Amino acid sequence: TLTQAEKASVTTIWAKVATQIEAIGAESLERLFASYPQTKTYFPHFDLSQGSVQLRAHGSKVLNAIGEAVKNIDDIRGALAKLSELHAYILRVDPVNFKLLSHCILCSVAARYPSDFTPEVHAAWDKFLSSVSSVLTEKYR
Ligand code: ZNH
Repeated sequence: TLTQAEKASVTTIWAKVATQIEAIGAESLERLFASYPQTKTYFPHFDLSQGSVQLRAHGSKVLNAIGEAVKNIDDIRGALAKLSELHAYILRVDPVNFKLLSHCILCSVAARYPSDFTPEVHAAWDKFLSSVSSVLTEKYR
């Protein structure tokens, strides 16, 4: 669980990220597919070229879900319950991929807000994204 200081760091940087949902979401996915091309196999039905409509739409969905987790930082499990079922029972995304995407989101945020991305903010954001990933992968059997 996150400390009060970590929650404050996540919430503060989120206020900036929230103004750039689509751009940061799309960039995170671009980084994911460029660095870990095996992740593209989950999106055979998407046009994954840089800046595509689908990439931006999906990036927005992913970051909006993260925004819900920020808003409900004391109940991430409750906030993402439906999404957790979707990933476990329907999408069946291998849990290893959540670490990869989290890393790419982290890089996209760091690249956009370098001076805000202090070691403390980095650590808090990393821990927060791990919590989100745990929730999204906990229903697998
Ligand atoms: Zn996921 C979908 C979120 C991870 C794959 N996703 C999705 C959505 C969301 C999300 C919000 C939408 C839903 C609806 O529509 O309802 N994810 C998310 C998050 C995360 C994730 C937050 C983390 C952090 N995913 C992931 C991964 C992968 C995925 C890692 C792989 C690689 N997803 C996916 C898919 C889908 C989704 C495939 C479906 C798409 C379509 O549209 O088709």
